[in-house]
Amino acid sequence: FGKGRPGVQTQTAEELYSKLKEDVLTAPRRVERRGTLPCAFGKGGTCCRVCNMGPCQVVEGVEELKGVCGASAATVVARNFARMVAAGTSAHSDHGRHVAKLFYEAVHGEVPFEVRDKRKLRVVAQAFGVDPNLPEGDLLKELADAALRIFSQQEGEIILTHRAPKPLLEKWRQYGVVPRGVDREVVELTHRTTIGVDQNYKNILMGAARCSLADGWGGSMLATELQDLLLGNPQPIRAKVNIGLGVLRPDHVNVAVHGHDPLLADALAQASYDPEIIEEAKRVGAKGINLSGICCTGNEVLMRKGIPIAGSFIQQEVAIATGALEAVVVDVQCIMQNVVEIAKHFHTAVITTSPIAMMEGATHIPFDEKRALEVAKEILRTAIARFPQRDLSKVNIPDQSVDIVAGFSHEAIMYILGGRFRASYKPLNENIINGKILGIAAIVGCDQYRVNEPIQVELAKELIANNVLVLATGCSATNMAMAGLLSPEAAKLAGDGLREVLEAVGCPPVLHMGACVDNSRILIAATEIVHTGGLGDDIFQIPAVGCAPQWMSEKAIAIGMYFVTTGVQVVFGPDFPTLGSKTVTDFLFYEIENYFNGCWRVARTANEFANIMIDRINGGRRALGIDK
Ligand code: NFS
Repeated sequence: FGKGRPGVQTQTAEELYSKLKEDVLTAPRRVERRGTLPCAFGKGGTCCRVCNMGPCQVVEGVEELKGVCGASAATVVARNFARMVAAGTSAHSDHGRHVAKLFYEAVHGEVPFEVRDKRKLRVVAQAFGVDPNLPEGDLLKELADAALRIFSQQEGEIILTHRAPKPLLEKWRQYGVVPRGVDREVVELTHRTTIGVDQNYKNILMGAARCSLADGWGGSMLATELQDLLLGNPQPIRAKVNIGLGVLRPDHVNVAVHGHDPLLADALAQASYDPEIIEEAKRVGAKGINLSGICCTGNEVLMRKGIPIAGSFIQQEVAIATGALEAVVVDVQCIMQNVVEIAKHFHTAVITTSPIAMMEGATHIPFDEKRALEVAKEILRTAIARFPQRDLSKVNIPDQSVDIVAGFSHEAIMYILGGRFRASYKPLNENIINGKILGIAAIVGCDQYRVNEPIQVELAKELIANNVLVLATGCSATNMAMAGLLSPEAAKLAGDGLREVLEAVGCPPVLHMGACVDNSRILIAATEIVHTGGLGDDIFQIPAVGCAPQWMSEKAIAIGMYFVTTGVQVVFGPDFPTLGSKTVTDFLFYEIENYFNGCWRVARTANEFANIMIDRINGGRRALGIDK
């Protein structure tokens, strides 16, 4: 067990890691054994490796230490940052494209499906520029075409950006950052950051802003909306989290779904109830199949089906170290290569399913939506075959799991706060205006092995004690769930005003809104709050703020950038990838506010985060004249 923090339930993780022999290199041990800190040039964004004359390690303000081509630190840092935005956008959007293609196949009868929520169907159709009054068959086909166009469109504006409040859209138009098409923005940003193209750091960063909008108001939003139509719109649902009994079951074949794609996991859930499969599990001595989730695939099936979550990004190794997992089924994104290494010490099968995400040492069972249930059964059979190999002397399922309520889609929040018959954000707006709720904070993003404090959890506690309602997505939501903050009982930790509001509706103080692509739900909720009235006519005026205190993925940078471009202040930590250039950092932290009214900040401790965020919320209240 190394110095890297293995999880919120440190006791649990420490115990599980201790079962692994010293020579098994886990991520925390790798952090420890590397011994050194990450390279300062790489960390601050000043290592340029876009051509073969380098890599050039540049230093701002030192002429001799520009790149061989003369690239300044500002250019190099802006380029590296922009490339993170492009990569993050491509990850969310390629996921979205997968969903859009499935939606197309579904409406053309190639895959069985039915849209259950007709009201949402009409709302989504309208958002995609499709006449909501068309007969359902035509509407679905036009919607499927419009969805695919978001990727291939070369000119014009991604239609989902038109959902934003008018003044915001006008601002985007004024500065030329309305995205044209997802593929075009990602390709263009990758092009302009190659050797010898864009050398104006501001221009590069405005390109990054445009690309990020293709993520938040494009690919990510599309993924969320179409998944809701295909798989159901999340509603509040009780569930369990943690690597513990209740999530993992000693007498079942345990299968963890890990990655980001909910389509396969949904099929696995269906297959796990299949009498034939249950029978096969019984034949090897198990009582049935038990699914649990890791990372955002976990969040997706938690939100819609109440399937428990075993862990966030940093618990993927320890989940296997329980010795009780027959299979980890992975799709795409955030799957550590080390998972296969850890699995070698147990009977656990690592099963890859995507043609673009294979792993050496894993079993590959390609997922095909057209044979979804069949493939799902094949995967479960592979897991069942492992059950007799489970070594009971290695099994160690800790005793705790935590009860939570998840499933807060933006529609669900409207119903809960406004009542089923007048679903609206009006009561929320009123409670912000009257000061019972000071403001709203989104705590999103990853967790990682180089952060030694549970910043997210401490921060959430401090915010809710100050009457700030917290929204959460991704691994951040999982960590706060493990700390007990997603149960209605946690309302007792809230300040008097917030507590009164929460207890009246039986709501937890931290609302789990889904996976990372579902940060788009926050954009839609913010837009609704603006349209509801009383808190200004643009998103930047809402007393709201965002943060990703333990971020690690490029995807988090894309998300941060689209929130900033949407007018929100976001605080990242414990470090930031542009700190090697004061020029670029000053632009992203201060000057960008003159364009979009949002900006970046960096913080290191929960207390620093809380101070910056509460200050921002109070500033917003003052500007609206609702501070007392
Ligand atoms: Ni988001 Fe979700 Fe987790 Fe980070 Fe990875 S799983 S998409 S990137 S680590 S929050």
